Amino acid sequence: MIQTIDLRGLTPSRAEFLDLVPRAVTDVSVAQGAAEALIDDVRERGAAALRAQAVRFDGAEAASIRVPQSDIDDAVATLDADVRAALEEAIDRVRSATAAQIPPAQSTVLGDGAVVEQRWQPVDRVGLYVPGGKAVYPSSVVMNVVPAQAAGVESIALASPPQVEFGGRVHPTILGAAGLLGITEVYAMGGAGAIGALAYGVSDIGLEPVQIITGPGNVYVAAAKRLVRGRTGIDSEAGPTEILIIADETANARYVAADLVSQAEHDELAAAVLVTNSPAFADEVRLELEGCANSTLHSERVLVALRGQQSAIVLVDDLAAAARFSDAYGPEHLEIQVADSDAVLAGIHSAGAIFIGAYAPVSLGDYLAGSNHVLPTGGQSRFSSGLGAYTFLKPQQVIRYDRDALEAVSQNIHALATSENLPAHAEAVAARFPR
Ligand code: HSO
Ligand code: ZN
Repeated sequence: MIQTIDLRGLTPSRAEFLDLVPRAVTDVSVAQGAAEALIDDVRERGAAALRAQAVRFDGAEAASIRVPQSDIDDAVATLDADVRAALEEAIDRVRSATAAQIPPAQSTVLGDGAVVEQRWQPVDRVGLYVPGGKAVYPSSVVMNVVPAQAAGVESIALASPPQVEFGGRVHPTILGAAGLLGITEVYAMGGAGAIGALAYGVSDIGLEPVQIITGPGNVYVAAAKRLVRGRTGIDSEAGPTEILIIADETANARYVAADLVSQAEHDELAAAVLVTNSPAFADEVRLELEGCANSTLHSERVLVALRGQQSAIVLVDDLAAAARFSDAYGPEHLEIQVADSDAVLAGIHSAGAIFIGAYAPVSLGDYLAGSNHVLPTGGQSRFSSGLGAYTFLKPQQVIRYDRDALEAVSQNIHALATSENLPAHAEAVAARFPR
């Protein structure tokens, strides 16, 4: 059902750790050529290209690429009551937790009359992509929109593919979630073409280019984001989801198995990894997995994910080794279910989000914890974070020096400018202090 990797008695280096649990390989570069052609098509033909691409890839005649406000309002009005209540609770919690991510402006005094300020400016306009294929996630609308709004982004455009079963309209629950968040600019467009449209704009439908594009998507969307990067900011590239659980013999095997299965449910390529110092606990989890993986609705997908090379039960000597393994891996989601979780947490440097204890499963974070569920996959947690208000904020320095403060450093400027053979730099200062 799931492979076992026994690292007991071994002290692998970081690189060796990585070889021991190979990840599922998704190669974005194979989609690059196709994505580029689709973006070019949108740049040349605008809305006509988007319509043609909708027919070709979504099998849908887009009812209207710019979604009329009445459709958004209708979607809100017809949202299932329980789903609406849950979305509202999620929005509240994510809003509260996200507000804490906005750094205060700082002012540093470097001498009399010499001040450098640091302030945080939101980008003006962002584009959020919400996929519409086998996975329709209204929760992701919340996770993308709330941080942008919290950062103070003034203009937000949302793109999601037209759906055949809804007459070429965006999925109603996606529209409903957008409506609850006060989003008014929604486009029925998907795939690489939609990313191109957001990055370059489409004048014939009044779509203005955006400065940052966030949101997951298939390999063509990922390739397109890579192509427009530089012109447009992007979030980290979304790959298949991952859960790594560090557990000891005090953990509940049923909970651990259920959590592994919950993320395996997303994708055949999803990674589910348990790292434990207890072989007896590993056996218990294996047994529980048999039960829950076979009985769940998406059993087929789950079993493929659990049997894949990307999933494993890893046996280690102790919890310190478990933390080292996790850190080498840099999981998107890390659960710590051990007697002394703070001791393990202290050894963790890289993880997208960390869930502590028996009552903080990843499913909580996916929907209702208040944390964000757009998190770095594929080891990107080693150098990046999940989506947050900071994703949409630019730190900016403001420099204030008065005459005396400038004069106090004028000799130093002269020396450095001379050493760089840039005398006009020195003169720009000297001009202010005529002899
Ligand atoms: N676990 C996914 C997010 C998600 N789960 C959306 C359910 N819906 C990636 O973090
Ligand atoms: Zn999930």
